[in-house]
Amino acid sequence: MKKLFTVWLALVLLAIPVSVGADAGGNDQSQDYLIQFNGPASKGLIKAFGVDEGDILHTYDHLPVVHVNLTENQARGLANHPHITTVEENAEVKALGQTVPWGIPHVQGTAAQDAGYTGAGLKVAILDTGIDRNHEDLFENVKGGHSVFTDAANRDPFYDADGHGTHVAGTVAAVDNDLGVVGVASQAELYAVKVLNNSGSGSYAGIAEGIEWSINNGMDIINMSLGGSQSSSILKQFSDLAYEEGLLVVAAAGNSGNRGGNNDTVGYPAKYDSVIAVAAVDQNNNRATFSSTGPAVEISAPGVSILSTTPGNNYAAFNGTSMASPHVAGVAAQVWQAKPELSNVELRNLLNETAVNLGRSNQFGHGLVQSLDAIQQ
Ligand SMILES: [Ca+2]
Ligand SMILES: [Ca+2]
Repeated sequence: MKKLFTVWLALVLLAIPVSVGADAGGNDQSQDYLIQFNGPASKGLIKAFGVDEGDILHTYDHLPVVHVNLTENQARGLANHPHITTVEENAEVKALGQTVPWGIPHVQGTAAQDAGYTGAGLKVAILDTGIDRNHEDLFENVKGGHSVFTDAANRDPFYDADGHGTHVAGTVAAVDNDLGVVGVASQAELYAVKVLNNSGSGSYAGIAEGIEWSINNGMDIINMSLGGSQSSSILKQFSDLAYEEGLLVVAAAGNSGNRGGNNDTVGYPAKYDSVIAVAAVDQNNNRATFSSTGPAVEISAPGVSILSTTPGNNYAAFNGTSMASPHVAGVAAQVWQAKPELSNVELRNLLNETAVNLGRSNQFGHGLVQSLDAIQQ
C-alpha cells in the first residue's frame, strides 16, 4: 500500500510539469472525457493533474468512472497513470440509425429520392384508423386530418389505438432522418382521415365521408388500405367522384386470396374502375398467398414483412395488401412531383405502363410498380 502510494505521488509530480508546460504552450483547450479507475474513483487524483473541481462533471455510482473536462495533456497524463485504465473522449451519440424497409428500394423509391423526388408538396389522405401524429418518424409530415366518428374514443384522427393507419402512413411518408424507417415519399404531406375505429372497423358511409373530406380539402392522392366484399352504389359514386375531381385513388386489393390464385376475390372499393387495386408480393416478387386475385387486380407492390411505424414511437412488420397499397400511393406522390403536368388518369397509365411484368395479370395486374422508371419515362 505504501509503495503504491509512493509511485502514485511520483507520477503525479512528473505529470504536473507536463500539464503546466502544455498550458504555457497554448494547448489548453479542454474537452470532455470519460476516465475509468482500476480501483475507487479519486477526485483527488484528477485534481492533482491541475483539474478544477468545476471541470469534474459527474462521478458515476456503479462504475469507477468520472466524466471530466480535460486539456489534451491532462488527458495524456491521466492515461499514463497506473490507477487509471481508460481515458476516452466523450463521443457524440447518434440515434441507432434508420432502417430502410425492403419495399422502398424494391419500388425504386430510394432511387427516386436520390434523384430528388420525395413527394414534397403532394397531399396524401390516409383513410384508415388514424395516424399517431406524435410519432417521432411521422410528425413532420402529418399536416391535418379528420375523423368521421363523433364518440369520444374515436373522434381524434391523430389517435390510432389500432395501429393500422400509423403503419400505412409510415410506408407512404416516414421521415428520412437518423431514426426508425423511411417511407417511399419521405416528404409527402400526410392527412389522417379516420374512417375506421380503434378496433379497425368502419362502414361504407364513413368511407364515403372520408372521400368527400379528401375532395373538399384538396387532397391529391387517397390511400384506402381497407375494403369489404359487398358492393355499395354510394361508395362507388363517391370513389368515381374523387377520380373525376382529379384525385388518384389507390386501394388494397384485399386479403382473400388462396394458394391457387384463380378466384375473383378483389374487394370494394378496389374493384371499382375509378380505384387502383393493389396486390401484394414478397421480396422475390412471388404473390403473397393471401393477396386477392381477379381481373380487377391492377398493379403490385411489397406486402410481406413490411416494417413501418406503429403508435408510441414503435415499429413493426406487418403483412397484407394494406401494406402494398401505400407503396403505390408513395410512388404516385414521387412521380406526380416529377411530372406535375400529368392528370390523374395520365399518372395512373404511366404507373401501369412502367410496372415490371410479373406474370398472370389476374394475380399481378401490370406488375411491380416502379418509381424511377415512371419518372424517367
Ligand atoms: Ca426515419
Ligand atoms: Ca379498380
